[in-house]
Amino acid sequence: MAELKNDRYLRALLKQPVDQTPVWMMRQAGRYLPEYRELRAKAGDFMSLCRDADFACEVTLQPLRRYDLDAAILFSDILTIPDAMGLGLRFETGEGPVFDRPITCLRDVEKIGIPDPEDELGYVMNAVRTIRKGLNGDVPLIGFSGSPWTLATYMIEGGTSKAFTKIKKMAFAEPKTLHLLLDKLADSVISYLNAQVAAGAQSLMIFDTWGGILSPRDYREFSLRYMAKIVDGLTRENEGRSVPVTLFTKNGGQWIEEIAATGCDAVGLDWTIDISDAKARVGDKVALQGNMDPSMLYASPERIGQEVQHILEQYGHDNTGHVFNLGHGIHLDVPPENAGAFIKAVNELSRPFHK
Ligand code: 1CP
Repeated sequence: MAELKNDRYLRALLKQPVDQTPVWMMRQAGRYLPEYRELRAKAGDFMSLCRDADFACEVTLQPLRRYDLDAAILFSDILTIPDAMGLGLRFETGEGPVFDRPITCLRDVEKIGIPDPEDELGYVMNAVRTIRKGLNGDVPLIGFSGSPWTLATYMIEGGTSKAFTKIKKMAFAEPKTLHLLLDKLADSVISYLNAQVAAGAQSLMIFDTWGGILSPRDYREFSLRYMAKIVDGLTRENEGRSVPVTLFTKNGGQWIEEIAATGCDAVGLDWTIDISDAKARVGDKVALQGNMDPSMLYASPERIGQEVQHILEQYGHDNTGHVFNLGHGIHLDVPPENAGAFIKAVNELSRPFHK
């Protein structure tokens, strides 16, 4: 078993006792950090950062040099899979991701193959291997992917969307076409995440950013079902250790029992649910990750500390099962010192909860 100096994050996900509540931040590497902006300018653009293993490693490590974080997350993006499927990904400044060849019909879906993770996506696996070396066993590395539903929204809408009319039109007018796409995406995600584990990822997270725009019935049919298929297909042990899996549906608070029933190890929460309610509902079945509103990082260090204390109290004096995080990604105009105040507050204020 490779040595791991700090395994608090893995232990909490597996509901083993910890000395303090582990913490990391969604999107902890990125544009709120000046050192990230500098390296991105040097690389030219975002995908060039992702495609170069040394750049990706450096950017992954940047937040860990500033803060006492309990996990690193692979620097990459959920849209690497649709890009590898040939949709032509571009990142337009100020506009977010754009696909040159979005999916419009059954023929488009039929043409899509399952990308080979060591070929078209080999650059991601190289990044994972390089980051593992760079981390030197300090903290575990999280690998990740988007959920099939969330990936499909970008592939069908052609980029970011507000109303999601194109994918909903396909869901309700041509459900078979969408199911074929979601099934291919689920198979692609399974092979992609298992390759990340083989390359060195020690935990996995699935981001279902847009599952929460669906009705409960449609969420089960178009999102949850495919995440459950993925959970069933994942490698759950490597290097003599469990590889915990976290599922995060933004705005998915009403479905946490069903998410927990997929067999995942942890459920990610956004800030629209009280973590005490979530805990009462899922019991011992899964660990919970979350759930401070990322906009709280605009507040003073005192106010941030109060909010951290409040969430810790809500989770209660339980020795394990909570990974502190933001309820969604950190905003790009947050002062880095405020992120520091947040991490410090979790590290200091959580210790009395683990005596
Ligand atoms: O301009 C830049 O420098 C690029 C900004 C950026 C970054 C830093 C993008 C484009 N992606 C990323 C990295 C990233 N994306 C990570 C790794 C870094 C980390 O967490 O520290 C991760 C886990 C993601 C995941 C991701 N990408 C999600 C799921 C999580 C979430 O935030 O909801 C989604 C939806 C994306 C799509 C995407 N990629 C980039 C942007 C700006 C977006 C969002 C577009 C939208 O709003 O729809």
